[in-house]
Amino acid sequence: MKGFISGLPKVELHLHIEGTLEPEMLFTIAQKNGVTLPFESIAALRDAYQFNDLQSFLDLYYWGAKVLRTEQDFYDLTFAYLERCHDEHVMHTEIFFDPQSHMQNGVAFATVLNGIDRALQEGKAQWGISSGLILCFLRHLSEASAIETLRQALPYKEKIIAVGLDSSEIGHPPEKFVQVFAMAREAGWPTVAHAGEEGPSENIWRALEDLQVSRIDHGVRCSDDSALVETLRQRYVPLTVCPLSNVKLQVFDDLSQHNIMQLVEQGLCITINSDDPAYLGGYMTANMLAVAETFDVSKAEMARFTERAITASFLPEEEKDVLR
Ligand code: ES4
Ligand code: ZN
Repeated sequence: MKGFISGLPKVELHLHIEGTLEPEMLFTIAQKNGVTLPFESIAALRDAYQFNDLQSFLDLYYWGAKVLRTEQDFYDLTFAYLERCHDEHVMHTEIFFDPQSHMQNGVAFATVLNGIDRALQEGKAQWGISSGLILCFLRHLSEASAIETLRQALPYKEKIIAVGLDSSEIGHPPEKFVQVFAMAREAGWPTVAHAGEEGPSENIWRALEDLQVSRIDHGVRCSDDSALVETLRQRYVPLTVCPLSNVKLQVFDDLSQHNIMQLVEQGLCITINSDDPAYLGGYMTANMLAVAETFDVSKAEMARFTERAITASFLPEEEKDVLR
């Protein structure tokens, strides 16, 4: 199975680029930029990667993102992730970025976008990896801040494939962002939202109905509501599930308790993704292998995760056919 999963072509639809910042690069960039760190060593930083919920992770993740300052930093971060994609046979990846975090740190929107985009072009040229960028609003900030971010993104319309919503789910439900999501759809962007990760299944309904999203990120709490599961099945709404992330953030006690294969059996469009691989347990291969081994999934069934991810991607139909 290990050899099969390693070689299996993969598609990733839920990956935060800031969540690919490995401790080694974090330290190197911090030193270069003169950012002082509250950790003495790479080992001490790694030791801090023990989380009991989403917020305890986000606190460290936003702190880590503070070392990123220059266009080259964003290029290097993204290029290192794409090298990993190449090693792991990821053919296509749709990447979240959080411009508001960086703008709060005094980094311009253009610096972030141009650095990431240049690496994506290089990944396409060197390895043929296709990609798309998804601008995420931070849900712990105001809708006014999201609207201002959307305004700044408009000149880069062609470099962004969709708009999403991430950060602290509890206390910041989807309906807080109805207006900005309407504006994003008006501008021609499809939308996605993190919902039902550690927040209630009602957030999945609100993302579908109030934000009119095309995909749900995580969505695992849908199992609490059988009518919702039936709706997700009928509409074949993709869920971008992140198994190792869910265990690290204690959404499930351990992988054997995860509902991913139950949701597959119920006929939902379930994909496997890595979320924040530098912090939360591993990249695509590690996530797929953990699922295969924990649930004794056949090779044919594992290949269907890639097939569903192709279908669920924002690629044009003719490019999906090339991947199939
Ligand atoms: C995130 Cl795992 C997760 N959930 C919500 N927001 C996020 N941002 C980065 N990782
Ligand atoms: Zn996520």
